[in-house]
Amino acid sequence: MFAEQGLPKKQVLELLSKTLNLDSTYDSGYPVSSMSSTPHKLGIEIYSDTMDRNAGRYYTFQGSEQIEHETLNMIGDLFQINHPYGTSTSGGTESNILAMLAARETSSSSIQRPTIIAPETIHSSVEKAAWILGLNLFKTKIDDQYRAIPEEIEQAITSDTIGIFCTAGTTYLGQVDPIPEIASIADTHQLPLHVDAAFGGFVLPFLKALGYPSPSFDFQNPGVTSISMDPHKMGLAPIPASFLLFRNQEPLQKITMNVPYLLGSSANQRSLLGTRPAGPILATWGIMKHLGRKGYRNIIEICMNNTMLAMNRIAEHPKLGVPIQPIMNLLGIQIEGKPLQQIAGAMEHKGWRMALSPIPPTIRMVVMPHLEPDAINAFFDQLIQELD
Ligand code: 0PR
Repeated sequence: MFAEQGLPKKQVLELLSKTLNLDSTYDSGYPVSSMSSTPHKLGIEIYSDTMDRNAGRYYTFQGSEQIEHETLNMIGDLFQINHPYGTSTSGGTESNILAMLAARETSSSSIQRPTIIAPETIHSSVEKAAWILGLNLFKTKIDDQYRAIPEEIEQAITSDTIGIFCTAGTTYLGQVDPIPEIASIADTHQLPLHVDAAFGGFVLPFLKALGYPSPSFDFQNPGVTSISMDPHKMGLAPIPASFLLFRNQEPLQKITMNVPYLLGSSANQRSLLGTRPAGPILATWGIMKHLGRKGYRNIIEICMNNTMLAMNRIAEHPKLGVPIQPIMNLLGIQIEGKPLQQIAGAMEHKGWRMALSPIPPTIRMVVMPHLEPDAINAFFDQLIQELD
């Protein structure tokens, strides 16, 4: 009911806070599968101060446009490209939809049944993209490490193929597909290759200096056409912040819609959304400037140490296991003897919030900065109780 008479501010805030008690907050440590975390303080400050800025109207907000451009270039630098083309978006889903739109728009219009090829482990938003864009999605088999098999992808290519999608940091296990091999196939067949680095984009570039293996995934591979990455995941930016980067200008032009009644750069609409917040983009810029590579590396080092703590807890218990050694701060927990749904249900009653990955069946643990050692230990203590 929308009442005639308004309530005092205090009462409204009390009502709100009562209902929001149902939310699981990051500082409780309960959301163990979330890919977002409490944003960096500076990001919160910048977003709060710039809530009125509209990234869909850059003719009015020209400073915001400049900051978006600088952010795109910083991310390009991280992904080893000097002059990236691209746009900010609302998240990994929108970035994948736009990357697929670019594949469709740069392909020949005479193709009968335009098809995207992707390994089985591709994120559900790629299926959503194919659905929305009226394209066919052909999924290929994966290897025993849950990575795409390049030969399977090559064999799946037909005259209907318009692009290949793969992942650097899969949703289920944080695995990285063999991008150099797939990029070389894409190059040979003159097909666009999109790398979904929504999660891995802010992790992989920092792993090598920390002494972890860091599989190649970026524009150093000539066959990589586009990469998406989400600052609102490991970039610690407020939601919604994602970027889609292209190596060349053409695909970006192909997804740009001209809206002549709007002036200046407002007339070039590149994202799916019209009016959208510039605040998270400005916050991303601020956090990247403030932390520098060193700051992110330190955060990832802590997350990786905490991932190893989780691995130790798993190794200690005979009914727990992992399908692969974690590549990044994301792991799948296998459980012997009890259905995962039953365990997740019981833990949910105690406050924990988690996701169950299907390939292979695991509880997904994303060791975001809010998953500190106390929360990890409390989670495993509870999990072990549920096993008996
Ligand atoms: N790509 C990868 C590899 C992802 O893990 C995610 C997020 C996305 C793209 C989509 O990102 P946005 O949520 O920013 O659009 N994966 C999360 C997950 O699967 C969140 C999620 C879940 C997003 C379901 C969309 C969805 O339909 O848990």
